[in-house]
Amino acid sequence: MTITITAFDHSPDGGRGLARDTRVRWALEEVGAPYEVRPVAWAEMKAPAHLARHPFGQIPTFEDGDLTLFETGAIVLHIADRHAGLLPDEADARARAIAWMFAALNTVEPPILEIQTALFQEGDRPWTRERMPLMHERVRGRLRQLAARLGDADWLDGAFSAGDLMMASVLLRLRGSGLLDEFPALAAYVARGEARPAYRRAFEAQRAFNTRPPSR
Ligand code: GTB
Repeated sequence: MTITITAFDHSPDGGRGLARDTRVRWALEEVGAPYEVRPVAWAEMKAPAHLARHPFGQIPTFEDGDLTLFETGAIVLHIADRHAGLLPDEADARARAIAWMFAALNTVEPPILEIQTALFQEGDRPWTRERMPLMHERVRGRLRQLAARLGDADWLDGAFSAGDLMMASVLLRLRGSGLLDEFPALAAYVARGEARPAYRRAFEAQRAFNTRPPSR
């Protein structure tokens, strides 16, 4: 049974890899699991067929036989659990890698999302400009703490894991803001993630997908 994920029919970012199917593609490439991609048009996202896969009408989703999953944290954890290569075998190291996945999604991503929501959904509101320095400072606070923990290591806890995959995916969303460049060790950490052959394959696959001609 081939794994099927869903992705935007054409991502609004035009293939810059910012939509969350990229992190799922990356995990699948890391473990060498073949997959297919089912495009979901905007008009289909909140329709019953897609809501049956994803209660909030979002992408990505993951289907493997009878199992359907939503939420990238759950999807990447499932992939890492079922295949070798993304989680250490030793129980404590495995638990720590999973903790880094949660840290990426629950502690680092929310203040980054706050900036993006403000820019893309509230950009015309008078308070957005005023709040921006505050929101940037919140992200800086997290990046400072993360950089302190990373130190001069290549990855967050020993070998590359699903924790690094998720953290690098979250930090990638800062590209263009200038914030990541204020922390050269984190910028280098993200660059190490992007240099992984599995990430390159995932990025190229989503780029090709999002730049294909629209279907009639
Ligand atoms: N917590 C969920 C997860 O991790 O799976 C969040 C899923 C999510 O936000 N999905 C977005 C979505 O489906 C796409 S990734 N949005 C449509 C909706 O909510 O109706 C977020 C995203 C979208 C577009 C860009 N971009 O073009 O730059 C970047 C990121």
